Amino acid sequence: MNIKQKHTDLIKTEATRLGFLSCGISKAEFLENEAPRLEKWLNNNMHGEMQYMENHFDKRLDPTKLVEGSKSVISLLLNYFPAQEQKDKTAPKISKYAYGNDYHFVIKEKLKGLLDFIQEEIGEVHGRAFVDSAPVLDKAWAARSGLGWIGKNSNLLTQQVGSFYFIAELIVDLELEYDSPVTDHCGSCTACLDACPTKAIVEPYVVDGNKCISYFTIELKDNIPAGFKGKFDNWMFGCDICQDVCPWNRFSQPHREPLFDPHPDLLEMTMKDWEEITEDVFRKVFKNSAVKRTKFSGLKRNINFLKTSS
Ligand code: B12
Ligand code: SF4
Ligand code: SF4
Repeated sequence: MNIKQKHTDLIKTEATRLGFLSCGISKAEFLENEAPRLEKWLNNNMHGEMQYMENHFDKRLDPTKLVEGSKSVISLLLNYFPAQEQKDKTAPKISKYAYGNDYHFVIKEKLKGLLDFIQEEIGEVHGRAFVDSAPVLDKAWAARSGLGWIGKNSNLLTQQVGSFYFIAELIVDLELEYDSPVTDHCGSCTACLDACPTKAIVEPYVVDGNKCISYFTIELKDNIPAGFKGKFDNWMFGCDICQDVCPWNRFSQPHREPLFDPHPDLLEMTMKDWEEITEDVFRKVFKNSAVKRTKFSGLKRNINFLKTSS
C-alpha cells in the first residue's frame, strides 16, 4: 500500500472513531465551477444583510489562499437528526440542528482531536479546522469529496442518510488519496421547491437567502418584512421544511452525540410557554445552544411575528 493511501485510511478510520458520519477528501485547489455561481448569487443580493458573505471572495474559492501550502481538504459530516421532536405540534418550531449544544463548539473539539491524531500518527502536518467559521464553501467541498450531492434545495444530500448533518473541514498541507463526486439523485423531484412557503428556492439549486425563513429568524437584525406575514408555517428559529419533505430524509437515523440532546424542557414547551417565555427560561433552555445567536430579543421578535401573522 502506498503511503498516501495509508495516511488516508488512518484519517478516515479516526474520523469514524470520533463520531463523524463520513469523511471524504479533495485536492485543495480553486473551485472553478462554483466561482461564477457565487459571484452571481452575491451580485443578485441573495445574501441580504449577511455581509460576511461578501468578504474574502478569493479565499472562499481557493483554500490554498486561506491556508498557505495546503494540499488537501478533508470534509467531515456530523449527524444531528434528533430521536424526538417538539411534542406540542402547535408550538412555534425550532430547527432540529439547534436542539442541543451549539455545533460550532462540539465540532471544533472533534476537529482538534483529528488534527492532533494526524500530527501524532503521521508527523509534522500543518492545518486548520473549519466549521462554518470562515470563508469556506462547505457544501461544495463535501460534494467534491463524494460525501453527497447538492440537492435542489441547495443542501448536501445522500441516499443513505438524507441531509440532517453538519459539514466541517480540516485543510492540511498533506497529500492524500482523493475521492470522486457522487451522482445527483434529485431526478424529476421538485418537493422542496413546491413546499417552500416563501418561494426562497428561486430555481433548482439556488436559494435566495433574502427570502429564506432561516435568514429572517436567525440572521436578520431588523424587523421581519410584513410581506412575509402568514408565510412562516410557525417556524421561530430556522426552518426545516425543504429537508423534511425531501424523500431521501426518510432514511435519516438519530444521532448518537449526547451534546446534541436538547434541554428536557425544550421538547415539552407548549405554544403558551413559548409565548410567555422569560429571559430566565431562555437562558436555561438555550444555555449552550446556537439559538443564543438571536438573543432573547430576537426570539421574542420571531414569536411575536408568528403571533401577529395568524
Ligand atoms: C449563508 C448560509 C446560509 C444562508 C443562505 C443559504 C444558502 N443556500 O446559501 C441561510 C441563512 C438562508 C442559510 C440557511 C440554512 N442553512 Co446555512 N449556511 C450558510 C453558509 C454560511 C454559507 C453558504 C454559502 O456559501 N452560500 C453561498 C451560495 C452561493 O452557495 P450555495 O447556495 O451553497 O450555492 C451553491 C449551489 O447552489 C451550487 N449551484 C448553483 N447553481 C447550481 C446548478 C447546478 C446544476 C448544481 C449542481 C449546483 C448549483 O453552486 C453554488 C456554489 O457552490 C454555510 C456554511 C459554509 N461556510 O459553507 C451554511 C450551511 C450551508 N447551512 C447549513 C444549514 C444546516 C442550513 C439550514 C438547513 C438551517 C435551518 N434549518 O434553518 C438552512 C437551509 C436553507 C437552504 N435551503 O439552503 C449547513 C448545510 C448542511 C448540509 N447538509 O448541506 C451549512 C453547510 C453549515 C454547516 N457547516 O453545516 N444558510
Ligand atoms: S429553509 Fe424553509 S424558507 Fe428556506 S429554502 Fe428551505 S423551505 Fe424555504
Ligand atoms: S426534495 Fe427532491 S428535489 Fe429537493 S433536494 Fe430532495 S430529492 Fe432533490
